[in-house]
Amino acid sequence: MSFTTTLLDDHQTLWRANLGHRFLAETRDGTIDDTVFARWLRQDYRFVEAACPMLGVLISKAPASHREPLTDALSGLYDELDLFQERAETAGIDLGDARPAFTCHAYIQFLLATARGKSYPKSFTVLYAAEKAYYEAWSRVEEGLSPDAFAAPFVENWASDGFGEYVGFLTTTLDDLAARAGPQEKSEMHRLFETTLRYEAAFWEMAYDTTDWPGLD
Ligand code: MP5
Repeated sequence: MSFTTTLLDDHQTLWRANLGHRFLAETRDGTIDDTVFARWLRQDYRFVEAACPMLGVLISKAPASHREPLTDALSGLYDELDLFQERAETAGIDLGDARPAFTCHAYIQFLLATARGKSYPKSFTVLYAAEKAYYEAWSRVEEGLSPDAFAAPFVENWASDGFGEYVGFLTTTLDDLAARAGPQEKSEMHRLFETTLRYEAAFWEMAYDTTDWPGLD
């Protein structure tokens, strides 16, 4: 069994918590509260902004053959930021002053800390987990979504064939990296995958949380 298949197999409960989250079903069905969707949009904008330097650090550690696909992915993040700005403007959502919520802030710090402080295979595992989670999540939203729904451009972005090919590249590359990793390294990659999926579930949940940072309300 490949490393990535084992990862998915070993964390089925977390995977279900992500793909079964009400945020996805409500977005697909068009029943999501506008303020909940806006909270996600403002926070995810901050997340994607932070993913740019994270990918930059990863590229600096990558073998030469990985640099081009990762640079393409980095350039794709700037298209995503444009998409967030366009959607926000359409809905009258102000992105300018969106302070990262507690969960978003923690996830961003985790992303940057792993990219800077951990080995390339370990930080690559975090990238794989986040991108795979979004590809699968938005593919769930796609099934039955009205084509003129406000969320449709986000589905086109993360559930697209192009994004699926990128996730395919991440999958085969992570399997290659794991095949060359020792048992200790592989076990830490496993752990980081799990932590990333925990953050992903927390991120959906954050969209429903109207409280400020813990201790401030
Ligand atoms: C992604 C994202 C996908 N935008 N937000 C979260 C919370 N997880 C994963 O990453 P990207 O960089 O937008 O493709």
